[in-house]
Amino acid sequence: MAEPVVALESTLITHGFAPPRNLQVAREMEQAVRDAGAQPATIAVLQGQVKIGLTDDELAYLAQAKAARKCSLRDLGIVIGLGLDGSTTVAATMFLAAKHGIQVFATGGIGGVHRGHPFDVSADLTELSRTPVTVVCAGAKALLDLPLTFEHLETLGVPVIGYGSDEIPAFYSRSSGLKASVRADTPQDVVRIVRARRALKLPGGELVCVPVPREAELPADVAEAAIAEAQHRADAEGIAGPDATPFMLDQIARLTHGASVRANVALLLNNARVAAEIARALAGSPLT
Ligand code: PSU
Ligand code: MN
Repeated sequence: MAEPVVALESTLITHGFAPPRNLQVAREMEQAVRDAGAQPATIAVLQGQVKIGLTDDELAYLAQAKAARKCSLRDLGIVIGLGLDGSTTVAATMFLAAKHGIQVFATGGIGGVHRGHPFDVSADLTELSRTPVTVVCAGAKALLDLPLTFEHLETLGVPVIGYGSDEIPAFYSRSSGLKASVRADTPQDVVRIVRARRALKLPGGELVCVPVPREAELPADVAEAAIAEAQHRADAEGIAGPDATPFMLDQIARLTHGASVRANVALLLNNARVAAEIARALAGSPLT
């Protein structure tokens, strides 16, 4: 029986949170996976070497590595070829996880289509359309254009599974007003869909969207006001492309006096746990 493993991304360590919180969150996510009975594998590139599962020393190194490049698919060959440090986005993490036989991956929010920049589409979406990994998240990053992002996923044939929810969550808040492709209430429900897709040899993965825990949720209007102001500042300063997310997350944290960071941490730990439960069910060793 395959041991249940959950892949974890590393861009949130280098670009999602500032030190020392980043290392703390990375360690807590790994622990949440272990507590739920699976093995965590944080993925990154260190000095040109692909790492599937970082040691605690490597996690600490990456958390301080100011020069680490945020690696989407296009960047992997660059950091490996040139012997650099790189953290992996959802797209790059999925690609490397699948190559190493890991089927389940937990993150916070996937990339997508940026507001007012409909041609800035994350490679996360194309990777979801071709790599068979189940990605557990809290929806797409709320700073994106959510309707356009999910339209795009529909075109690409990626099912969006609402976990305990009929709706797709909106990252910081539990509701987006957008309907999920289907609702699943247990890991076994998710596994049935995943197995059917693998049996058909459908390309691509599944998105399992878990709403942020209620006690850590940001009211939708508070989140929206902060996002709009952060987008305004990014546009005013001409910040776009891969720099847009790190800049905006930092602005949103300031504008919400840290509440966005608390929500982000809570949803990450919750997603790590749900992913571990799905990995166990997929490996044939469910908790119940
Ligand atoms: N969501 C967050 N913080 C992040 C990211 C997502 O709350 O740092 C990262 C993920 O690694 C995601 C990436 O894959 O941003 C998307 O970046 P881009 O839009 O440049 O593809
Ligand atoms: Mn982007």
